[in-house]
This record gives sequence, C-alpha cells and structure tokens, in this order.
Amino acid sequence: MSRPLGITVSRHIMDSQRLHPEATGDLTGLLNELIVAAKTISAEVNMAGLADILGMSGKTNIQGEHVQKLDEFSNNTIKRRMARCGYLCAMTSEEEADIIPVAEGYEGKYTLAFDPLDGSSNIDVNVSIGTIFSIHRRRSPDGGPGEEADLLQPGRDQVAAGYIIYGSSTMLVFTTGDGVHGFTLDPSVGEFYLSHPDIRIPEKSKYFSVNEGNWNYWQEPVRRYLEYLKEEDKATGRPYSARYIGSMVADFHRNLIAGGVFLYPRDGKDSTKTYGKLRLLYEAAPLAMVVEQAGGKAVTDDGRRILDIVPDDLHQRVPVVIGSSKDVDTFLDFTNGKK
Ligand code: AFP
Repeated sequence: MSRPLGITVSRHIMDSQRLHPEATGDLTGLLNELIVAAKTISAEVNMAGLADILGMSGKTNIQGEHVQKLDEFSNNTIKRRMARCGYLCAMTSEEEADIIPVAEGYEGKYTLAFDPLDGSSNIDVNVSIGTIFSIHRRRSPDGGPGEEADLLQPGRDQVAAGYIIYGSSTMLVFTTGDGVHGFTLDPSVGEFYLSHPDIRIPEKSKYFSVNEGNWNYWQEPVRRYLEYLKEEDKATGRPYSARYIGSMVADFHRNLIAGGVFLYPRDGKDSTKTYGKLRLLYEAAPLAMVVEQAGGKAVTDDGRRILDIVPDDLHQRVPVVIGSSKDVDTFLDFTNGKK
C-alpha cells in the first residue's frame, strides 16, 4: 500500500512561521518538543490495556523497575522534556501544586500550562483521554526564571493552545491564533499528518454534553436551558440529544467536529461555590481559544467570556459553557433573563 504524501505537523508549523517574518522559531521549537512528549504519552496510553498482562500496573514491572501510573507518567514526560527545551521560563500542571521551574540556564520566553492526562478516571475503561496545553509569552523580562505572574495571564493573551486526544486514533488539535488545525498520528511512522485543516465548529448543533447527575445542584437558568433543549420543537431542531463521556477533551472534540454545547456549570454542592469543577488555566482557557478560533464561543455560567478572565490562582476553577455559537447564545438568553 502506498502512503499519501501528507503534510506533517512540523512542516505545517514551519510554513505558518514563514508567514511571520518577525518570528524567531522559538514557538516552532516549543511546539515540536511538546509534540515529542505527546507521542511518548500516546505510546504509553496504547499499552494501558496490556498493563495487567505485562505486569506494568503495579509498582514494579517484570524487570523489577518502578512503574508509574499513567497520569504521573504523562506529567513527568512533559515536565522533564520541556524543562530543558530552552523555550520556557515556567510551567504549571494539574498534577503539581506549585509553579514548575525550568532547568537553570535553559530559561526561554514562554510559559506552559498543561493538564497531562485529562479524564484519567476513564483510563481503566478504555475511553478517550487527552492532554491539554496553553502557551503564553512571559511578562517578566527575558532571561532568568519565570514567576507565577507569568502564568497568571488571561486566555485572550495565549499565543498557542490545544490538545492531544488519545482515542481510536491519536489526534493533535491546536491553534496559534490562525485557525484550528487537526493532525492524526500515523503510529507506524510516528508522525502527525494534517487530517483536519481549518476546523470550523457547526454554528448550531443538536447535542448537549453535561453531567446531569448534578441537576439538583444547578442554578435555575441552567436547569431551564436544559429543559428547553429537551422540549420538542421541530422548527428549532429540538429535542437535542445528550452525549457525555466525562473526559472534557473527548466531549469537547466531539462537539468541535460534530457541533454541540458542553457545560460544566457551578454545581453548588457547597452553597458558597461560585465555580464548577474545571480549571481555568489548563482546561477552560485553552479550549476556549480553540473554540473561538473555530467560530464557537466559551462563557461562564453567568455569561462572562472565558478568555477575558484574569486568573488569580494557578489552579483556579471556573464554570464553563462552551461550543457551537448559537447554542451558547441561547444559553446566554437564559442567564440574561431573555428566555
Ligand atoms: P478526571 O481527570 O478526574 O477524570 O476529571 C476529568 C474532568 O476534569 C473533565 O475531563 C471532565 O469533563 C470532568 O472532569 C467530568 O467531571 P464529572 O465526573 O463530575 O462529570
């Protein structure tokens, strides 16, 4: 079988760089390093089902080596590779409480926020999981280690954002502010090839993704919106269908391609709660940049644009409504009291 002469992700990134004569190549280098980390994680995720058979799910494998859990492995893979890539000044990860420094002498001009393995509760049941990333230009002067303030920047200032989904195939979807492009990994040659150029999310959909188990904890406008989506009305394409996997990357990716609205509103299990479950820096903000670049919208459950939120904590949580623009607009009609 002859293989198509596809556009590799490295070629695509370099071609995009050529459109910006002022570019130094640092962002290109950074993305390429991240892609190597993603391929390493992808290979390990694909082995997950064999873990018990090969004796790799316990603390020691058949060679007697210490074996890490997949989320720990993913975190360490990204952290170690990126600490010496020479393009970053600081990182933050879902798996680590504090800012992650880069190796001394390797400080660069960008920051990286990442969720190494989102949806990790789905690993054992062979359901899609993913890595999410967000890149900003540092604010502190170049040279020397970065500070927390370099990471606490609003999503609108991201220079690149995206995710890798480990599903029936491994896909990389990302934006550098010039549209959203998707690449599928050919594992036999270890390359990501451009498979989904210039992704546009359908303007209006017929799917919603939400954990309805939290219904009793939601605020009134959220409940009324969900009730509305479930009512029958042929003219507006209702009722909608439900699709919920419980891995944000997988739910988001499905909606990006097929259209849909994903919600994780504040759930008020604790009456003081003004946030949901999802984290701003490495879940909500990067996916908000992707969705906006694809023509969709991302807001909080009280109608604020996710990309405009200025974080005050590395692990800040935020309520999220994200997806097809008209579906998010309809949600806003409920929060604004128009419906
Ligand atoms: P885990 O990584 O703990 O599985 O959490 C995944 C996640 O942050 C996000 O990917 C899902 O959309 C969301 O949680 C699902 O949360 P619920 O289980 O509360 O619906």
